[in-house]
Amino acid sequence: MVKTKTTTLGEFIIENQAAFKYSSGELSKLFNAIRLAAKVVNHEVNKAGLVDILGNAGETNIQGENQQKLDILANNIFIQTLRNREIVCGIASEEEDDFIPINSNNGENQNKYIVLIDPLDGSSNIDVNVSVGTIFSIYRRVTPVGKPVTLDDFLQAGREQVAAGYIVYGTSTMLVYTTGQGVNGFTLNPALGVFYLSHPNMEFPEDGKIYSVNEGNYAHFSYGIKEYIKYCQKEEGNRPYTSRYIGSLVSDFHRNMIKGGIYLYPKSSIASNGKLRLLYECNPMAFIAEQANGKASNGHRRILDIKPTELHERVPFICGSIKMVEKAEEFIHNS
Ligand code: AHM
Ligand code: MG
Repeated sequence: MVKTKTTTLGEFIIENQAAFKYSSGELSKLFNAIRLAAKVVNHEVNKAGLVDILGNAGETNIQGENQQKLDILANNIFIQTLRNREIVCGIASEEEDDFIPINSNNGENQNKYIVLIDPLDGSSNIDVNVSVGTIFSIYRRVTPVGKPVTLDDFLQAGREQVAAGYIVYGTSTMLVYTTGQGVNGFTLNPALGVFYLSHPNMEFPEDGKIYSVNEGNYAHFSYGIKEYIKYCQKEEGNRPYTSRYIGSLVSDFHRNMIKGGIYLYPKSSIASNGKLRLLYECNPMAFIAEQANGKASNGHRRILDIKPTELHERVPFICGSIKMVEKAEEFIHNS
């Protein structure tokens, strides 16, 4: 048997540091902090069924939704890890009303990067032992280094991202990320607490057969989306497609990237911009999708070209294998 070289995430970060165009080691340190926080959150998620940690914490986030205890825990773990290591100048989180400026102990923060994070996405799945995820997105600040960050640093178009990734807490825990040079996936060996490169150069198949959408909202969808769903269901040629919807974006995206598929959270008569947040969910997943030869759109234009106007804005999201996304867009345009 041929023994292949094993690469840990730590080794991969160091080996690829030089290839990153702004290489200074700062981004590597930031990844190392995310890697550490991911392991801590993974530990908490895994023991969720064992301790009295389930259920709502009794608070609501800015979108008026119930937060689960693990959401808060994951939020605190990521923020504290990034804050303690003094490697970013600001953080915005889906669970926080406003962005958080990070000041270093000596008062002057010389860091260039900001992080946006959805600490625990798909949290309605926690109580039923179904996969959840963390999504993160990294930008260079646009305001001068050494000054406090402002909203402008966070409201950058997605195409300005320098890195993005997700962690899926599934049957295995995986960390998948891009720095704009393709997408690589690392699987956690829980016994050793080490992520190993398991999925190098991940790519969406050009076409697929899986469509992921909450069909419970069908009656409220636009004519174009209804027609596209009917198209997926019709028995012609290669179809019907198969429907798979976990209700956890990270997991649905991850499966579709490996097998070929499309994820849709379109606008509807009850949610005029859909549900997903541009900054914490759609932009990072769109960056990963494009880096993996996939496509992400709001039905009319590229997600990464949308200029955000507020931290928690929502946007319709259609993402996955390029041919499937283009077909869905065709139905929307023709409706
Ligand atoms: P969350 O950030 O509150 O967990 O919401 C995002 C999640 C996505 O992971 C998932 O795809 C979607 O919401 C499911 O929503 P719905 O239950 O309306 O289908
Ligand atoms: Mg979310």
